[in-house]
Amino acid sequence: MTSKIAFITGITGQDGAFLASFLLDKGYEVHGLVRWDCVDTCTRLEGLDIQLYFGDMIDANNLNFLIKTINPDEIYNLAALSHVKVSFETPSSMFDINTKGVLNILDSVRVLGLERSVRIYQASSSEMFGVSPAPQNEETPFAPCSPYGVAKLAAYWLARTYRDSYCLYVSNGILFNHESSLRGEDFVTRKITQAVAAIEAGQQDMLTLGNLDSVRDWGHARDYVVGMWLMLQQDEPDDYVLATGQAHTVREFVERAFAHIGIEILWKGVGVNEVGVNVKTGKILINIDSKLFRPKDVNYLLGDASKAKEKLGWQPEIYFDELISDMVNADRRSFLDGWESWQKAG
Ligand code: NAP
Ligand code: F7E
Repeated sequence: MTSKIAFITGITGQDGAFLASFLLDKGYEVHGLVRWDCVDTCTRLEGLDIQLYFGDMIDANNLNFLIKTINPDEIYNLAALSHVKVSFETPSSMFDINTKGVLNILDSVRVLGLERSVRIYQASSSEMFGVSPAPQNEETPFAPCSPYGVAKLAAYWLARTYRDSYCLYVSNGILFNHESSLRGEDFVTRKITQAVAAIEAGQQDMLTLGNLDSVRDWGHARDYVVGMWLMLQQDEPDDYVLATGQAHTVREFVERAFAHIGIEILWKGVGVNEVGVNVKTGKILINIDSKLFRPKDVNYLLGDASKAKEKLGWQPEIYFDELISDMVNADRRSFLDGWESWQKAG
């Protein structure tokens, strides 16, 4: 057990919630930054022995005050506007949060003279690789093609610049997509697993998607927060890719998720006219809406996490099929719970 203090920004998000539990189990004193209106996402932290503070990544004074007050051993900077498509719609505020917010943290640590005592994890992203050919690792040239990717890349370079210029201990985790039952409902995996559960429960007719042929390397968030922690336990700061090394299309994710509830999907048509049909009943379950496509998508992400395996001893335990079962089952359970409490109330 440790007596270390951790400060997590983005603690109400998917990774923040997993990381907080993981660090508490290790004996950490955990502090977290939350926005004042975090009503829904804050409920997932109920029952955890953590201290929460109101703040915002764009409020440098507030971050400076919190870092000074908490005096953490480790800062996990997970806060971000993390939805790539939304970053095309609100690029300016996204840049304030995802890039300037990171600078606010790095510079607070520097100005407070904590370079020697604080270790920082920066949540970088495989989206920074953009159109660079797969498989991608720490040596792959970055070629982002979304405002989100560009903002994360600027933050990545700020972290490296502060490391090289001021000897700050800051490590970039270049994480490929990782999911769970806590994944936001607007990300494609959770949108699919929720729809599968809702369709099974008779509460939804159809699932509407965008680019089905996009390829992602999907892992489980539970595994990835372990990698974040391992990065900060090394003698020297460095940058690491975390990924499963397996690539699947969105289309395959849909097929496996429906197969989990015994439905086989047959695809018919092309482009925006394509539909996914229930083989047994002939009913259309999936259709395409052009509004869900991005101005430019990253088409093929596949990570090579050899460095993390060799230097951190990290490798994932959960792969594609188990990830999908875990997510579909969790969404089925919440429909069942909802149905049972509705029956009790009635
Ligand atoms: P997430 O579920 O979207 O969580 C984002 C968190 O950031 C939430 O707690 C959110 O708070 C907080 N936040 C947003 N804007 C903020 C602001 N202005 N001030 C303070 N907090 C703010 O994201 P995630 O999936 O856990 O990802 C964690 C980090 O890893 C993010 O930086 C993401 O970009 C990065 N990343 C994620 C993946 C992935 O596949 N999950 C892959 C690579 C990198 P509210 O609850 O108030 O909205
Ligand atoms: O999209 C396609 C979409 O939004 C995955 C974030 O955590 O990982 C995540 O970003 C793919 C894309 O994740 C829908 O076009 C099709 O090709 O689930 P997503 P993402 O964009 O890969 C990276 C590593 C991060 O860092 C980000 O923070 O699925 N797709 N139809 C769709 N995507 C969504 N969201 N919704 C659809 O209906």
